[in-house]
Amino acid sequence: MDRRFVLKLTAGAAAVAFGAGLAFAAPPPLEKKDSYKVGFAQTESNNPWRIAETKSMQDIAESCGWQLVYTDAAGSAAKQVADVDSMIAQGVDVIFLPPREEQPLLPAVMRAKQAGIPVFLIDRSVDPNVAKAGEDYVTFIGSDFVDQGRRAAEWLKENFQGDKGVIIELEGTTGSSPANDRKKGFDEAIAADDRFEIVASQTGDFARDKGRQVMETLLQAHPDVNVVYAHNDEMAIGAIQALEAAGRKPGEDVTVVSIDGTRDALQAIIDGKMGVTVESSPFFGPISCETMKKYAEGQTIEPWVKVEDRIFTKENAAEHIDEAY
Ligand code: GYE
Repeated sequence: MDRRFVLKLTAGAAAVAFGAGLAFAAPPPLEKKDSYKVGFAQTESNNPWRIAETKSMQDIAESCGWQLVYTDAAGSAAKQVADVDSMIAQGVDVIFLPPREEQPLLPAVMRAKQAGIPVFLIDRSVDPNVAKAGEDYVTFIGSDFVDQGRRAAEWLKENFQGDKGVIIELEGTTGSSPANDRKKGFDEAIAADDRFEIVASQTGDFARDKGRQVMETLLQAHPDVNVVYAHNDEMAIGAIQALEAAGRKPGEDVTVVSIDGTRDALQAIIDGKMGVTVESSPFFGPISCETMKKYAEGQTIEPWVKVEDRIFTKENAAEHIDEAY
């Protein structure tokens, strides 16, 4: 059957569904064509992970036929909502969105759907109890954050040398899906082992400087800390700086475990200051292009296109540092 006819039919069926007061179950379809106006609403650009992600999207743009409409919310969920609204007003064909936080971006996702624009969530997700993949947006392309937290905990359990692990946890951006899920995965795995206790858990907003400041304060309250779990490498590096400034020896008297796999983290592992970083790949360009093309061809897209992550330790950090960002 002619593709355009199918699209018209789908739109017609939707109109009937709306008329009858039924919910519009599927996300808007995407026409197959050579060139697309593609919105990419980045959350912020204050760390190497974000910069690598943006570059990956820009690098794929030409070969995937994207005319990229790029915005940077500069760390504000409200700005990110406004950025998505402006993409809707400009009539982009598709929106790729890493929602900074799980709740505030929900209305913007719904408005894009109402405007007939398919949304692909990349790297972070929205509240799964409110918006559904395969209905309100096409899919979530990204890592299993609960598993990343669990793997960081498992590494710690296997490699920690002392009798009693006193843990400070530095959380990511409050209300973001990686912060929520990395906490859940780690905390649950740690609760099952009575050698360990999490004595403090506070947000460092996924930022190096904030991680350093929070660590400075928490160190004064908990001088007996000997483990730091940071939800990302930037905060782990900040924590290492705070520990060193206080005369501690990360890697010797404090075990640092983290997530991402940035160049600085791999260097810290090589230097013996960090124990492990569980990978969280920022290279979303190729997989975003591939998933969008499949969707335009009418193929079924899974609600979660899972990104598989590796683990970096002193065994393999040197081998991978050249490909790091
Ligand atoms: O770990 C962090 C970034 O959303 C998976 O956000 C991403 C996280 C990543 O700021 O470095």
